[in-house]
Amino acid sequence: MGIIYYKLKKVEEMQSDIKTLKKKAVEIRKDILKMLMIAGSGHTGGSLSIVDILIALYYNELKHDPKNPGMKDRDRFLLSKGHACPALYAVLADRGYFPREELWRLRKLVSPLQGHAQKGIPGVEASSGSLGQGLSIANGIALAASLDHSDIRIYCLMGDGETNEGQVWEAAMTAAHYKLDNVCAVIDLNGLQIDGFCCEIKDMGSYVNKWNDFGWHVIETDGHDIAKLIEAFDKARKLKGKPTVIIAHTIKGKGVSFVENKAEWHGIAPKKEEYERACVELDAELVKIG
Ligand SMILES: Cc1ncc(C[n+]2csc(CCOP(=O)(O)OP(=O)(O)O)c2C)c(N)n1
Repeated sequence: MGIIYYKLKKVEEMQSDIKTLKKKAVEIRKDILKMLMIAGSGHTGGSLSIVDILIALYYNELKHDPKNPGMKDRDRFLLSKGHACPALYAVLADRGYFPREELWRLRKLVSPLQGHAQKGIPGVEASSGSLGQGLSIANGIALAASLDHSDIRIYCLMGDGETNEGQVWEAAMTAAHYKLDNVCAVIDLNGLQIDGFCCEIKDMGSYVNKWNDFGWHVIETDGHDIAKLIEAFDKARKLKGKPTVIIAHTIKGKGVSFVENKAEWHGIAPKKEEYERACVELDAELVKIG
């Protein structure tokens, strides 16, 4: 199988593809809920909020080859908010990095798919779960790529709560200092973290101003609009001289009414009855997309 790399179409030319991708996002949400329901534990809200971002990356933006996960010139994706790995695993399985059946063994003792992202699983570039480390790893890969005269790009997805970590801002300064324009950070700005609203736990003020002040190009977009996300990644790829951050406005628990915007759904899994109720809503969404 060839390299999965078909970004260069304009969004207007992609309308039918966008519809397919929207449906894909709903199916991925159903897979995430099923994985978590079977596991009986895990992070529901923060997994559901990043699905559309992952779809824009793995189905359009990234240069990658699921049949050759170690391909030398692949773009790199780092899920810094490693607790949201169910979303990453569901997407990797759908792209063919490993069999989909593996998803149903999430968090089982015998499974490689544990509760946080782990290097060694095909498609996972670095272990994460201890928040705040992904951007530093991205910087290291980016600096090495420059030395190698490689044009790969490095993407790092962080949570808004995660950016309370001091290491994030050390890495932000480093990326700006070295003008790492091959680095693209994405903030999943869902407004919630482990046990409440980010602005009540540690208010970060304006994310746009903070990243601007730290010397980054800043793009703000709707983190659930796949077409806009594709445009944002396209724009980020063309911006030079500084690293770029995409501030993606999202809803924690997106797609399931009784999970959306509820801090208590940070680290719990749906029970069977809740899973079934969620599927009814998601199936209705599939009908709506058409
Ligand atoms: C260094 C570190 N401190 C604390 C935690 C515990 N923790 C896990 S998830 C989380 C909240 C993260 O919030 P956010 O990044 O906004 O994730 P989301 O709400 O999108 O799931 C915290 C504090 C951790 N995993 N690592």
